[in-house]
Amino acid sequence: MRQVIKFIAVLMITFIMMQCTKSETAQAEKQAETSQAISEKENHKHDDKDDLKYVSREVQVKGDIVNPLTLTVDSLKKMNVKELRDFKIVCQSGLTKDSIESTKGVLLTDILDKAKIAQKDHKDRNFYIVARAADDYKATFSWAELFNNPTGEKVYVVFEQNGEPLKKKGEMIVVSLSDIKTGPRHVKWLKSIEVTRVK
Ligand SMILES: Nc1nc2c(c(=O)[nH]1)N[C@H]1C(S)=C(S)[C@@H](COP(=O)(O)O)O[C@H]1N2
Ligand SMILES: [Mo]
Repeated sequence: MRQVIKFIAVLMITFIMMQCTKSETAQAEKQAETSQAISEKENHKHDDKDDLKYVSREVQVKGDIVNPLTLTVDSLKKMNVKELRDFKIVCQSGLTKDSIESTKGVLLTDILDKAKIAQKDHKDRNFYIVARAADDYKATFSWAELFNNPTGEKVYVVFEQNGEPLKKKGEMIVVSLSDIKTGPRHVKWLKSIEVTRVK
C-alpha cells in the first residue's frame, strides 16, 4: 500500500513540474514575439522628409539576362498593364500599414521574359531575383516561385495607386500579393531587378 502511495506522489510531482516548464516556455515564446513586434514598430520610424531622396525614376534590369533593360513608368505603360484591386500592406508584425483600392502594374514575369534570363538549357533554372531599392532595402524571389508556382502570377512592378503616380513611394514598387504578410516583399523606391544564377 505504502509503495502505491509513494508511486502516486512521484507521478503527481512529475506532472506538476511538467506543467511549470510548459508555462515557462509559453511565457518565453510570448515575450520573444512581443519584442519582435516592438522592434518591427521601431524600424517603421520612417522620416517622411527623407522619402523623396530615395525616389528612383529608372529601374535597371540586370545580371544573368540577355537583354538588359531600363524600366520607366512610361515604358511599363506600354507593356501588359493589369489593374489590381483592394490590396493591403501588412507588416511582419501583423500591423496593416496601408490599404489600396486600385493599383496598376506589370507582372514581374513579363518583365523578366522581355529581359530573357540567360538559361543554357531547360535544366538551367536555379536563379534568384533580387528587387533592390534606393535605400538598399531588398526582397528575393526564386526562379521557381515566379515561373513554376502561383506566387509568380501575383508579383508585380506597380507604378500607380488610385489613378495617381506613386510620388514619395516610387516611382515603381515591387509587390507580391499572395504573400501571407505583404509588407516584407513590398519594395518601395525600386532601383534594380537583379538576376543571378546560383553558383
Ligand atoms: N525601400 C523600402 N521598402 C520598404 C521598406 C523600407 O524600409 N524600404 N519597409 C518595408 C516594410 S517593413 C513594410 S511593413 C512595408 C510598408 O512600410 P511603410 O508603411 O513604411 O511604407 O514596406 C516595406 N518596403
Ligand atoms: Mo514591416
